[in-house]
Amino acid sequence: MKRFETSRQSERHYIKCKDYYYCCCPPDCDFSSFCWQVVTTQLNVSAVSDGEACKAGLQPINKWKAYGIDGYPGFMFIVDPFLPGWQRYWTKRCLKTYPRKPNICNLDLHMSTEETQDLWERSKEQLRRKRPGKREGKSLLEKLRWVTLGYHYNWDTKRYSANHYTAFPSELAHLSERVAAACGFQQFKAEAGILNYYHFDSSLGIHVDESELDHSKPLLSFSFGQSAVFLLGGRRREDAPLPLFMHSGDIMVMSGKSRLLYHAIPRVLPCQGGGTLPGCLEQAADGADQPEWDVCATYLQDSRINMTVRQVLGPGQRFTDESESESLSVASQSSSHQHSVPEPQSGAPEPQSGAPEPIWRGGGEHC
Ligand SMILES: O=C(O)CCC(=O)C(=O)O
Repeated sequence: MKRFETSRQSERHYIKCKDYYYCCCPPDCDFSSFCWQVVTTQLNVSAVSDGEACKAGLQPINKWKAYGIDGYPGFMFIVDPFLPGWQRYWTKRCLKTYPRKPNICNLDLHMSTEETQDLWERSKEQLRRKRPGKREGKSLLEKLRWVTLGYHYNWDTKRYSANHYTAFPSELAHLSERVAAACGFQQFKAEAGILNYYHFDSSLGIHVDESELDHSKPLLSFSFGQSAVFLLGGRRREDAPLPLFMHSGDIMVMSGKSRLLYHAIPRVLPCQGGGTLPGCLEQAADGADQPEWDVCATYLQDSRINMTVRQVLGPGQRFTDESESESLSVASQSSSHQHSVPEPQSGAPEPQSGAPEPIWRGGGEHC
């Protein structure tokens, strides 16, 4: 059994994952009182006015609680900076809007475009009828594992290409560009997104996000719903990771020397506070559609949604493969960025079998 120690004995808390234990702060621990060398991070308060922040659904930047970790320059962790109601807004986008065509999702691997055209419409009644504790067939939305936006990541070639692009959602670009500006990246352009959909039995294997052509731009990650353990590793696969909790509304930024660090999600865990949903999701925005939120709330009771946003090209940069004719077909895509589920469903990859592999030594897969 491998253990990773923290510096203060009294704050030890171990997370078991696939027969391995990772040391973490307790799930209800405030990141600011964390046992590692956490430092407050200076944000660029003047880069985003209060009005602009508000339009993006964010609190004024001077109210954000932003932290870094000693030894991880460029890594930033922002504790839920969303205004009331906005986490619900993004959850609904991720469940209702973004899985729609022309965006691409894991279910496209085995289903027709007509069947995957509108997963929300095909799932909402089933989710509405879902009762806790009752074993029922999964709705299509519950089989969703990933959606790609903008420059669609090709899981086979691990590349982006000019021919594999659809318009990046403007509201998500707006949010991402404001967050990046507050973190000191005023020129950031949101060009590609990978949305990850997790349940309590999903994980994401160790990997580095290096397919983007410009690594001087940050990678942004937004979390909604249930909590997760995030393992932040080093430049080498074998470097011992630092485990962090990510809760609903938290934003993580990997930039500078931390942009190309290995990382993984070994566990999704129930949110803090004992309720089925985190308290920050209780508040509705004015005019919000309650029946639609009820569908999202049922989904989130055992799920976590993560949006990662990336800039792919640097200023003046072009793809070198523009002559290659990659079409939007995903028929041959097999994901190396996959979640495992106990019963393989349409579009979901086969779970790993045999003896449990320590995730930190795993094959770089969503599993
Ligand atoms: O779910 C997360 O928090 C991490 C997602 C991630 O690492 C990725 O999409 O590359």
